[in-house]
Amino acid sequence: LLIESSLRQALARNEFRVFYQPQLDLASGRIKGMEALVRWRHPELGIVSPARFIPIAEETGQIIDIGKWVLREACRQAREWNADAGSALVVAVNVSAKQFEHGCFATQVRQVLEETGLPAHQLELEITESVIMDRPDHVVSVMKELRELGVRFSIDDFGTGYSSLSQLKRFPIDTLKIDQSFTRDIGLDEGGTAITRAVIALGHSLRLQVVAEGVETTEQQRFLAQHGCHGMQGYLFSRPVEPAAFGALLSMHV
Ligand code: G
Ligand code: G
Ligand code: MN
Ligand code: NA
Repeated sequence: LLIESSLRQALARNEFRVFYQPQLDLASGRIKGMEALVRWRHPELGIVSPARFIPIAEETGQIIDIGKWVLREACRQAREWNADAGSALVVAVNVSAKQFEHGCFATQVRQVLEETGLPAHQLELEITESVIMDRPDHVVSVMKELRELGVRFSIDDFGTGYSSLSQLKRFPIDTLKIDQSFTRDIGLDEGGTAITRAVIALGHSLRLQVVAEGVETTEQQRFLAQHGCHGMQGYLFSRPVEPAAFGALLSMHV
């Protein structure tokens, strides 16, 4: 209850922060992009995890404004880093079903890209299988509209949802993100290892990029590289960090 009432003021009080987790290209070892992950610095509760407040924000509808703020901040920051470093990092932003359902989502994204000057192909929107299966016809039309601008799409937590492969084929997707539950199983559990290998192979045959999440060990990294996974994210290289720390990482690794 405390969370619900203070969430209403959090945007106006400037309590949200965006952290960034680097995404590495497995072949070159270079940073090719970053995932934006929102944090809430509550005056009394301290840092509140999005796992706690995003579901509430979705229920109350506040996710529309919070999501737009995160999107603008992430695009602004990506544009600034790319200008400073002469790089072309792609920023990945998580999007809720509620944002997609909202009639103006494509317009909002277009506005944010114009305002911030980030090239559309340097923005990747992360959606889950449930976003897609929620209202497939509506979602596919919004995705196609944004895809025409150059915006990229990834499927987050791939393999944990209920989307069918025949459905997925209809959507303009660029990247599959292997869920961290599968990454964790590499070398430990036969089933999980087989799923990871299968998702990478699926990505290759559909000409999609494959990015593994939750990479924590060099064994996992080696396995993924050997099987032709394109990218990785995880504590092995870096946790999600605040912008200043990410800027420092960039100056060493790009
Ligand atoms: O980084 P972390 O443990 O805190 O993220 C927890 C969950 O919150 C993850 O599932 C992540 O996708 C989600 N999340 C983080 N930032 C955002 C955001 O800006 N929008 C949405 N919709 N979800 C987010
Ligand atoms: O649902 P989504 O994939 O967007 O959520 C990403 C979540 O995973 C975030 O909460 C992020 O902080 C967390 N995360 C990122 N890298 C690792 C990792 O290597 N190990 C674990 N356990 N969590 C991670
Ligand atoms: Mn994500
Ligand atoms: Na995920």
